[in-house]
Amino acid sequence: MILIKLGGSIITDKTQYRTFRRDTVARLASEIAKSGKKTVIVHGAGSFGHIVAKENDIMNGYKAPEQIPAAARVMADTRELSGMVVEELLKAGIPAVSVPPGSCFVLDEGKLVIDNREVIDRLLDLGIIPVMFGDVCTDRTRRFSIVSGDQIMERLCTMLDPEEVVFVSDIDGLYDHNPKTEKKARMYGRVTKETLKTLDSASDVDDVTGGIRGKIESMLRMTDSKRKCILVNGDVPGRLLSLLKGEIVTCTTAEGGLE
Ligand code: IP8
Repeated sequence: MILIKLGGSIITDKTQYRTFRRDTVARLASEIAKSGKKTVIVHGAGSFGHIVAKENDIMNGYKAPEQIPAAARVMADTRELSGMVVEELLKAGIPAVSVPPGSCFVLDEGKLVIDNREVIDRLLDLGIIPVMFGDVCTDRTRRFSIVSGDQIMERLCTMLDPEEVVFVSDIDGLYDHNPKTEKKARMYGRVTKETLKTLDSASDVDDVTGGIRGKIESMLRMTDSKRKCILVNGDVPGRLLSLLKGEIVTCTTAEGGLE
């Protein structure tokens, strides 16, 4: 089984509130279907989650009653997005169902706690693909918080032991510096724990998702001696399908584990 995350930037326009990239999602769904590979799918929240969540500081938990309608709004929006993703998967012939983490799991200090995995196991046993996504979840300590699609990926990776992990994004791979602002930016074809030692402090400039070091570490955590974790550009038609078929494509491959 291959664990795939469709990033928020590929399935939505991150700059426009609630803008779904239907044609792209339909194409990616058909590439996944054509590959014939068994998959489990996670997706990001994109502009259906981040904009309202940021405006209302949902991430850091409950502080004021005004946040409650905003938290509910984000949960409604991410469910709507997930419904649209699932619709495209179904149209492509993939039996999928949206499993909102906020409805069946809980966080503690922002960390996803899956005490009961029975629903996921039973769906997989039926041949129905559970589709989970970045969401607002209740939190035992913070009352509510956000679970990101990446965090769900790590949790599902430990739980389901996939053969391979694939992140579908809108960039060709991971770069050592921001390719949009720095000419010296170089794309990595392969990253290992050794790569972390070569990062200079300029590559470490923090962004909302923890910078390049955080991204490499997170990818490496999902690898081991056998399992690779790959970042591929889903905006290039056919690239995901080629990757899933085992062909050589432009991408970044993390391998070898973090320990
Ligand atoms: O798009 C964030 O998940 P991500 C979830 O995977 C929300 O980072 C609700 C902002």
